[in-house]
Amino acid sequence: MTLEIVDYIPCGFEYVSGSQAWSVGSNQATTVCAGLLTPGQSKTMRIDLRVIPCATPNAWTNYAEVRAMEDESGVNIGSQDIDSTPDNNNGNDDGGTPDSANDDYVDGNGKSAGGAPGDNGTATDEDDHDPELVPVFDLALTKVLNTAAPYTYGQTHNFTITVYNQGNVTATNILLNDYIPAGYTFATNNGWTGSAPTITRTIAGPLAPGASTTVSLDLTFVRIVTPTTGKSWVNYAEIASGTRRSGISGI
Ligand SMILES: [Ca+2]
Ligand SMILES: [Ca+2]
Ligand SMILES: [Ca+2]
Ligand SMILES: [Ca+2]
Repeated sequence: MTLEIVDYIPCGFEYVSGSQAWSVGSNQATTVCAGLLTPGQSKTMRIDLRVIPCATPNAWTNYAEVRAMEDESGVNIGSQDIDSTPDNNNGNDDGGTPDSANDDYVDGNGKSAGGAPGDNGTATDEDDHDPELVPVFDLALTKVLNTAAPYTYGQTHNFTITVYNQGNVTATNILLNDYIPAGYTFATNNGWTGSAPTITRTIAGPLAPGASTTVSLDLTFVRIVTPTTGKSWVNYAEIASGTRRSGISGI
């Protein structure tokens, strides 16, 4: 009797280990559930995955599925499962939406009519396949000077700051700091407040996963008597804090 399980490893994870041997191929790991699985019984297997960067949507949604099943005589009985079809195809299973009603649901009938992969239904959910979404909160920032050279003292320089949501969690209340060097002066503009050397601006959001947003900042370019190489007119911005939509703070 062989019962095989497949874990579909998305690009946001890499395989580490497990509670038993996993055979790791490209984007899939398979394992054999040892021994008999008798009526009414359940068994637990563990797979350890490490979170890694990936820009692809659903990078951190991890699915597992029953890949194959045999009876005690070694006969393939996958087609006899009355409400699901074991295989190693992650795209053909009704239901399977993370954090929906059919996540962790095992009483659906994936062979009944009306369901579709990725829907929220429980009645038509395929019960040998289930997702788990690992929330990753990841913001990034870039800053560019828009004003073209040559520069003259007293001139207004305009910067664009872009904040990217590279995770899979919606971000709100993103607090930006801008660190004003000696070679610039600041007067309140474009939602920026405070005074040198650190001014702040809040992006209310929500900033959805995969989305980016820009803010503008004007500073006045001024002369300083004794410039410091690499510092006097180098202007940094940084994300100070952000909030997941659930209200949890983090970056
Ligand atoms: Ca089933
Ligand atoms: Ca499948
Ligand atoms: Ca399911
Ligand atoms: Ca789940």
